[in-house]
Amino acid sequence: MKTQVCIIGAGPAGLLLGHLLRSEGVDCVVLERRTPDYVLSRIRAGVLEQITVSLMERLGLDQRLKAEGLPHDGFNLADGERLIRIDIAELTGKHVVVYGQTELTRDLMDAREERGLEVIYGAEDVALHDIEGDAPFVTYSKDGQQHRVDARFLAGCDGFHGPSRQAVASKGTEYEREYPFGWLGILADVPPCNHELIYANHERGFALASMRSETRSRYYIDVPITEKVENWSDERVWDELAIRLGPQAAAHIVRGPALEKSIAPLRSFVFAPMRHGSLLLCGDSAHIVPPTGAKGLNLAASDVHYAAAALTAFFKGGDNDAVAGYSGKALSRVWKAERFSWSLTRLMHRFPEDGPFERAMQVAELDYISGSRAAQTSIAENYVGLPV
Ligand code: RFL
Ligand code: PHB
Repeated sequence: MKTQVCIIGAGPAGLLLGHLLRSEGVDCVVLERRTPDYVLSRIRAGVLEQITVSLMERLGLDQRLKAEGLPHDGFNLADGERLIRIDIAELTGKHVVVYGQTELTRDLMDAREERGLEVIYGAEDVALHDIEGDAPFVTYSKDGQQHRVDARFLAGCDGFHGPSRQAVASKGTEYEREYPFGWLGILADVPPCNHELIYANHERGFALASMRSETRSRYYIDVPITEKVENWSDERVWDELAIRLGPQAAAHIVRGPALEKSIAPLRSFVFAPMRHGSLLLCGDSAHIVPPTGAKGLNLAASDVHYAAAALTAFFKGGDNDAVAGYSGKALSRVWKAERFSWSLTRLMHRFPEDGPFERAMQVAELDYISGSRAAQTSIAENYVGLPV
């Protein structure tokens, strides 16, 4: 098979990029290792920034997002008895939208046929070849048969564990920080305990009250990275949430059976540069943020925005320099989101190595935030998403 761009991975980054390229008349094909059902079963992000919403709008695939997404004008930081509301609408004039990654992915998947986007699911043993030159190709196997895709560019949208970054691992620099805890998440068909998100720093650990809709809640608590999900019955999770979120929120928690329950490790990671020869890395394949800032999916969207613009300029405008500029533009936004996610993680979690001094620093920072419009504005503009 011959195409202009071969995209590896059909998560949100790969599907968004595929649709954006097709909308500009650029040829592409997407290779995905898993089945469509498996991709849709991954429960992940829930908060969309304006950049992500506007890409769906530009594609004309935002009908359901508009109808079912919940615009949020603010969120809350809790510390003991104190609740600090960050009024993002008032401070920035913008808002975020609560809409599940699963739903966004479903909308992109449903539009494949109508938009002529070819996605090959069940592609095994994907390998990248001749990345440094201008005639790269990808090989994969499916149903016992070997296949080859020749392209002018490859887009690595295959997440943190995919083969794209591995193929150029020796050519870039990895920046990494692992955290000593993971987030145990629970999804349940019960109304949320609060109409806005609450991030809580409690002496027993972190908790987050989030949602997918008026009738579906998503909660998280942090647990040691060594913890096993089997040790956490639904009741134990609900009990712990009620303690950590505080009595006011606890009074409104409605318990229900878990539709999904899993532990995700927390990590900060950047691989730079994000382009090597004819390969552009987008989304989790190039960087990971701890979920505290709700940035991962939104960063994937902003990478794709830059990548689509560069590839379109190359194929339609004959602009050879556009692709060379991709990594610098993407990384400038990535590093700022890394900083924000790291600092909010630091502020809202109890690290095992922390002593009284580190705790006093958290209290002082939360005190400062609660009394300073400037500090709240800084948090709000990062949370709602820095300009693209
Ligand atoms: P994905 O979603 O991992 O998709 C990569 C795709 O590549 C496929 N793949 C392969 N395909 C072919 N061959 C191979 N060898 C392959 N290896 C892998 C995979 O099957 C998959 O389909 O990466 P992408 O597209 O870059 O999207 C990134 C986002 O998924 C991620 O950043 C977010 O989910 C992070 N995240 C959040 N982001 C937000 O913006 N807001 C949030 O509120 C938020 N909450 C979260 C999160 C992530 C979480 N977890 C579990 C990591 C909450 C959690 C708990
Ligand atoms: C979620 O709803 O899954 C969610 C919301 C906010 C975050 C992380 C995850 O910061």
